[in-house]
Amino acid sequence: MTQNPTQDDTQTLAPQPDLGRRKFLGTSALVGLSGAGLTLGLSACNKETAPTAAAPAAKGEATAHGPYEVAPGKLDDYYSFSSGGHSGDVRIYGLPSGRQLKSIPVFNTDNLVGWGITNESRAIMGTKPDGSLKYSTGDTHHVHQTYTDGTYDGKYFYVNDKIHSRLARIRMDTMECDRILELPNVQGFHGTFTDKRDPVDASINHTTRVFCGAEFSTPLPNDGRDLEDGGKYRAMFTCVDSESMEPRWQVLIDGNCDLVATSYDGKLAATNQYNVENGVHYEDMMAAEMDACLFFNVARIEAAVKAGKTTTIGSSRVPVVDGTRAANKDPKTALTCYVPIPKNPHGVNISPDGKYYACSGKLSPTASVIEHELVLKWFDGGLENPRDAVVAEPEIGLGPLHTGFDNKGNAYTTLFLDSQIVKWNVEAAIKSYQGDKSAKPVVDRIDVHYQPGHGFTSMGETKEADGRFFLSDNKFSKDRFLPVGPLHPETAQLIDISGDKMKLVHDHSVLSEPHDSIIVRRDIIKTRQIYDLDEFPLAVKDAKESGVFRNGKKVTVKLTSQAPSFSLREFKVKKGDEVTLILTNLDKVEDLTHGFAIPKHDINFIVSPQETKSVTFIADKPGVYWCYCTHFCHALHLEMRSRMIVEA
Ligand code: K7E
Ligand code: CUA
Ligand code: CA
Repeated sequence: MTQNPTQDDTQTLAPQPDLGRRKFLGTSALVGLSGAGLTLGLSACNKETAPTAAAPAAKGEATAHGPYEVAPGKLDDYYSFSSGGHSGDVRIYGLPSGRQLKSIPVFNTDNLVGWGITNESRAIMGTKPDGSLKYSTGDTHHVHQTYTDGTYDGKYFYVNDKIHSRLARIRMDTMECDRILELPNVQGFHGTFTDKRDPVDASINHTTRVFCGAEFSTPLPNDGRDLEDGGKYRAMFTCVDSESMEPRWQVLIDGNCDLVATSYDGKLAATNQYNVENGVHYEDMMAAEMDACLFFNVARIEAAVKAGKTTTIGSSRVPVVDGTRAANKDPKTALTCYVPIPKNPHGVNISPDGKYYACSGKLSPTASVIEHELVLKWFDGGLENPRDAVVAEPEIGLGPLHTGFDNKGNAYTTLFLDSQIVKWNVEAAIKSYQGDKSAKPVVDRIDVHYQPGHGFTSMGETKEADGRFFLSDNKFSKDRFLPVGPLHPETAQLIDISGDKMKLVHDHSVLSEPHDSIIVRRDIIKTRQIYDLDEFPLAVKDAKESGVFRNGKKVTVKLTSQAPSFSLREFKVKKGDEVTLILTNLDKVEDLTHGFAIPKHDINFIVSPQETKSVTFIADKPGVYWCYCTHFCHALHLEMRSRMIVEA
């Protein structure tokens, strides 16, 4: 079932684009015109490359759909775990088909499984003293998995919530969120990345930390002080323990954080900074020619924390170290290193060989290549200027954002304004930077539709990068799909990168509004087929344990499901009772899920085989309520009911 197309049996390749537009909107034009530049980019794309209806590819595009088709009954080679953006969930797709397999509710409430409705999910999401959810909104951007030996181990992945600065963990055996942590004293928690090994203890060759970059600066603590004085606002970088999900430490920095990357040796974490100006308005954030890529020396920070060189902020007990420029002038003791990078960079990604970070210019048409060993050398006092860690800065196109890597030394960067993916060779870029005129960094370009945000390669964020696929998550779909009203779906476009030339394989629609994904080989993922009764403290292990148990006004209803019936055909409670209903699904057959809806009480959730869930509600309306199975389970699914009788 593997798709290994050996030849391009289709079209000719895209001609090199007109470089005039790129030159015209070069760095200097963007300094004053970046807002207009964005608009120009969009409208230009509309005019130049929009295909007509039912034309799968505009002329000049290389497409090759057939060889990649996943035939009926066949399985995909890869999973893609994708953030859902401001829907607050995480989605799982199969690749190369683009079939959507699942939405995992995380920061959102979800009627399908009862996320935000059951007591168990509400405890994970967090509640106010009155029992209502603390937050019901979230904005997921970046999904990153746990590593062992530099590659995915299939244990957990983590995802951020930018709105409320929370980090969630999803266990990959059940693909369910099991922990959510709200970070103290930060706003706009955006980039996140798992570490890949311990910087000091060589025996720890797996993930133990999750790094979190705060994009927005606020007064610290944000309790009403310094409201108007933007110069006093500060951002922090947070390290969370991947097992306990407790914050370990925070670093006070100059400027802001954005995306996050981690080194393969565990020594460094990095974040790109677009607001070294500490501006509170966007024009202020574009004032400087150079922003930075900020590196954190993990071992030194943890030594400083251990030595008590810390403060705390407000009511938080999390130790905070000082990573500002002023406090870190001596490289030999510095906790942080600010490497200057042109013009509001976006995205920082490390190459699979662990040698280089690519940090894209966004408002500069360049990608900066930073050498890992040279940053370490600066921390050792052996490099005069942090900027000397930059070993290449190829001009690659307009609006470069995110970079994925193959296994042959090539980088693939999304160009938001150009609506292209550009393939460039890292070693050629380094040679060119050293003055070798014969070195040509850019090796290929392909149009995408339209305005790509993130792009990522198969296994590309591991040392097992395989160079098969690049997925472009585009921010605008325009005319690519049947019109469905003013709100469009987004486009994800799969590109075969195994040959010299990139080939567009297919489009699939994605519901708004994914940002980042990881593409994971399917053999890494080991999921469970059913749950284990013993994992649920409240489990009703035998239908005979069912019943109504009263303690004053508090009533516990225990019941079980086995297709096509619930263990209680009816149960009686009294008006005003606080009812906790516990349901265990005793069915053991894979895929045999039942649902439980209670009319007029706003309850709906599912229990999969051997799973237990509970809900608590006030039975405040006398009457008869047919609780029914919402999840199709049996020929007698419609008959599968229980009667809740609420006595006046
Ligand atoms: Cu570029 Cu949140 Cu990763 Cu969006 S961020 S694309
Ligand atoms: Cu049980 Cu439908
Ligand atoms: Ca800036």
